[in-house]
This record gives sequence, C-alpha cells and structure tokens, in this order.
Amino acid sequence: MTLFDLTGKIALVTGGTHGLGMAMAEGLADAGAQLIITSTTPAKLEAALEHYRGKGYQASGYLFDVTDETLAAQMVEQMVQEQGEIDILVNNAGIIKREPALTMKIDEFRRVVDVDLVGAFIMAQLVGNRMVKSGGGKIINICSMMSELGRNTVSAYAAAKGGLKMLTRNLATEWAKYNIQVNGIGPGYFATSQTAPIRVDGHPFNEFIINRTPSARWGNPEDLAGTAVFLASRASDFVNGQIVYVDGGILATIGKPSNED
Ligand code: GCO
Repeated sequence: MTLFDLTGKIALVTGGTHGLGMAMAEGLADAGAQLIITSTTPAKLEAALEHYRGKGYQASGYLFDVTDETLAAQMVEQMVQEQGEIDILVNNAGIIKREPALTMKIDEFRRVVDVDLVGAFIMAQLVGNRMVKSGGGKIINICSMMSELGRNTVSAYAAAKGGLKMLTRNLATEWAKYNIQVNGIGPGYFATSQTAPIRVDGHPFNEFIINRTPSARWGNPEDLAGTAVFLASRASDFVNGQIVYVDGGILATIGKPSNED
C-alpha cells in the first residue's frame, strides 16, 4: 500500500475546517500527510485545529481569503517558511448562493465565481510555481455535480464549478511536464452544512435526491477520503486532468420515476 502512503508529505486544504474539506483532510492525514488548513473565520480555524490535533494529526492553520491574491501570496510564503514545501493542494474552499438567475445580484454572482473559481486559480498558481521548483506535486480541485448539470437557483455556482472543471484540464495540460498532476473530485449530494437547507425531511429536494441517486442516499463526507488519497498519492502519477465524480451514480443514470424500485 506504499502507493497510497503520504508520509512526509505536506497537504494544504483550503477551507478544511468542516464538512467535505475536513473529511478529505482527515483521509490525507490518516495516510501520513501533515495538514495545513485555511479559513476566513478565526473561531472556525481554532476549532478545526483543536479537532485535528485532538486526533493526533500534525496540523497548522492560516487565516486569509483565497480571493485576496496579495495576502494569499504572503500566506503561502509563510506556510513554506514555517511548515515546508507544499506537496498536495486541495482547492476545497467554496461558497454557494441559491438565487434565481433572473433576480440574482451581479455582485453576488461575482462573489461566488471569485471564491469558487478565481480563488482556486490564485492558489493553484501560487503553489504551482513552487511545485515547478520543487520537482512536482498534486493539485485536487473540488468540483461538483454542477460541473456537469444545471439546477434551479445555482447559476453562479454552476458557472464556477463548470469553469473549475476546465481549469483543471487546462492546468493539467500546461503543468504535466513539471510532474504536477492536476485533477478534480466531483462530489454528488453530500450531507453537509452547505446542503442542510435542501436536505430537510419532507423537503421535495431531499426526496428527489434519494430517488435520483442509484445509491439511494446522500453521501457522507468520509465517502470522499479515499478518492482524495488516491489523487494525492503516487497511485495517480499517470492520472491527469480527470474529474472523479463521487456521486452514488447520479451522473451515470437518467434517474427513475418515484414509484419505481
Ligand atoms: C445544490 C447543492 C449542490 C451540492 C453539490 C452537488 O444547491 O444543488 O448545494 O451544489 O452541494 O455541489 O455536487
């Protein structure tokens, strides 16, 4: 299993204070990686570091917004000085704003695209330049079902996640020659704080997802850990520009009527 061993590796997970980011970070730490997480909220960062250290993981945290390219550059520099060269970058930090496209405010649309797409590019460029000098690395962009499918009220998010899929492919194209593998993970519908508003018992969307998903359940954050370790390890050294959808089969099927087993 040395193929999946991350001992001695440093993994930067943007966000990483809860939900999918935390589950992937724990998977990387269980495989031996040292963790660096980021957040824009001091309390969230402290609580997450306490959680990771409570589990015996080596973890450090940095407070900044991935859309602030000047501060992000300073923070990445500081991370490398204080922790070491970054071997793995998981672009997980993301937001969503559910609003019909006819009425969504432009600055709300811009903010979602800024965090979910431009922020990922800012971090990939900063860490990518260091990986070129250090001989290579792994970049994992957290995409979505909305990288492939549309849905009412999530136009900004879909635009950003669709763009992130193509950014993944383009960075893979440009950086493979530096031994940098750039891939993505596309989570399906997972039980997280982000989906809590649409995952309420009796909420039509909740029933819809359970019926629409061949696995007939919402994903659990830990369902992502294995894919994160695979894309962060030597096991994926010839995997590049791929989006691995972890979705219980949603993208594989047209779905079925609710009265069909
Ligand atoms: C939504 C959900 C989705 C999921 C996920 C699906 O409103 O449709 O929040 O965006 O979180 O991204 O892959």
